Amino acid sequence: MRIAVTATPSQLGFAAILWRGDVAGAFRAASELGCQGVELHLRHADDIDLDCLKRLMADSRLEVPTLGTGLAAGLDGLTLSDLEESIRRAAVERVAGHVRLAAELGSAVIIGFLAGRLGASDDQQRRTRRAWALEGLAVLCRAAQPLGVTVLLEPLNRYESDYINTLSDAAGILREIGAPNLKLLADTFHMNIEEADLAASLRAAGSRVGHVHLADTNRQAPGHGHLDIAGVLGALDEIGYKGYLSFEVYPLPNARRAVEDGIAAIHAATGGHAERSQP
Ligand code: LER
Ligand code: MN
Repeated sequence: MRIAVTATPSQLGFAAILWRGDVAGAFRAASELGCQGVELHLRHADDIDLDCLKRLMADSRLEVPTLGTGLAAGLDGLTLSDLEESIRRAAVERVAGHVRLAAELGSAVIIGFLAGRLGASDDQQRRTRRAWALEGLAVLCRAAQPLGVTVLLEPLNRYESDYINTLSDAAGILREIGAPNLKLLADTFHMNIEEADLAASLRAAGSRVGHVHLADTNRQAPGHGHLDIAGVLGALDEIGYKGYLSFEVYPLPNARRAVEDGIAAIHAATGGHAERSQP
């Protein structure tokens, strides 16, 4: 399995991102700790200098497998389901920037929080807002396709999304949109809240799983909660998943220790044979 740490250039307070405001530090630590990638969460694609980032990647021989877009929703209120057309359009334009950057870096682009909410309004309005979100997603997939960029749709727990909570919800949207470059992101923190059986859900999602956020039940590093890590990794092995396990977790007790503990927990769960699944 390949491991990615998470980082953002944004100076945030407490968030489930390991390195905040110190992307270079994330690359240094990830390399020293034997990881293979750094997942970057960007409010705006211009928040990072491309030449500088490419140098960090080359010097550390690390990949940037994924670009997160949730900060554009969390900090700027941009979502694909907003009632205001101008905001929906701004959300698509913002993420189109992430898609162009992803093409330069060989990354996939995550749509989670940015898919927005439908609100507690009447059913007709919920249907309309869902259709708007799916249209925005489809536009982004079409823009990403010729650039060779994969878009990852991430189900979130009920406190963060009111319409895409399970892998099955998201798989339904994949079918509706029918874009070959749209895949699923399975986040074990959200899955622990929403899925009846994590391993069964992963098996059902099968080859549609394009990326994994591996967090324990309390959103700390794997091993800090009560997630059945062996069960999750076993199911990923069964479906032939060869992608990244990205530590989208709180930096507790600190970022380095979280990564060390997470890797140790993976090794313990796989009997030290995690290398087995390397592509
Ligand atoms: C993003 O990957 C995620 O998991 C969401 O909870 C964002 O807040
Ligand atoms: Mn996530």
